[in-house]
Parts: sequence; C-alpha cells; structure tokens
Amino acid sequence: MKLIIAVVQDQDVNRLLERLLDSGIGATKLASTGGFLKEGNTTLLIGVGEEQVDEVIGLIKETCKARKQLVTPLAAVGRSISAFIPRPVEVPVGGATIFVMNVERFEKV
Ligand code: 2BA
Repeated sequence: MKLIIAVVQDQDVNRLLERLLDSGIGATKLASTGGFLKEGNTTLLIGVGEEQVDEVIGLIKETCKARKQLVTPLAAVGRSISAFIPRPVEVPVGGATIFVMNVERFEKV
C-alpha cells in the first residue's frame, strides 16, 4: 500500500475530492499553510494500493491548475522595510506537490 500526500490549492480541492470519490478512492483533507507564502492550502492524505498510484496522480494532474500569486518579497522573508519600497512579485503556485510513501502497515479497527 502507498500513502499519497498531495498539497493542493484550496480552489481545486472540492473538484479533486469528487473525482476521487467517484473512483472509490478515500481521502482525508487537512487544512495547511504554505511555508513560503504563509497562505492557506490543503493537504490530502490518500491511501491506495500500489496499482492505483498512477490513477490518483492522473486525477490530480487533470484537476489541479497552476496559478500565479502575488507576494511582497520583504513580507515573505519577515525583514523590516528600510532602504526601498517593496513591490509585489508574481510566483507560480501548484498544480500540486505530491509525495508517494510506502505504508508499512495499514489497519482499520
Ligand atoms: P508555499 O510554500 O506557500 O509556496 C508557494 C509557491 O511559492 C511555490 O509553489 C513556489 O512556486 C514558490 N516558492 C516556494 N518557496 C520559494 C522560494 N524559496 N523562493 C521562491 N519561490 C518559492 P509550489 O512549489 O507549487 O508549492 C505549493 C505548496 O506546496 C507550497 O506552498 C507548500 O505548501 C507545498 N510544498 C512545496 N514544496 C514542498 C516540499 N518540498 N515539502 C513540503 N511541502 C512543499
């Protein structure tokens, strides 16, 4: 068995959960915060058999879009404003950040 950990944008998560449910795949949704932007995103825990990993990654690719988000550089690194006025810059975010891990043991009791 594998555990897929997928960090996705909030805007995509409901459609992705619907697609997973339609395919009979269970998921747990956790509220999370990106370390760089310090904004909300969503982390899904998805436990599947090894043969379903590619199907899940395919659904994530179809559902989760890359977007651009504005970030003010000094705010992001937490330094005080001194010599210049910070200008927001665009950073690309997503579609999704995906980790696939081996599950040593799985039980529902
Ligand atoms: P954040 O950490 O808020 O990052 C949002 C986006 O900001 C990133 O999009 C990336 O394009 C940019 N970014 C991140 N760190 C940067 C840096 N040091 N310099 C310049 N730009 C930077 P994604 O790469 O698509 O990541 C989206 C979210 O996925 C991240 O939100 C974070 O929550 C998660 N993530 C990404 N890589 C990860 C990793 N190696 N481990 C755990 N979570 C990760």
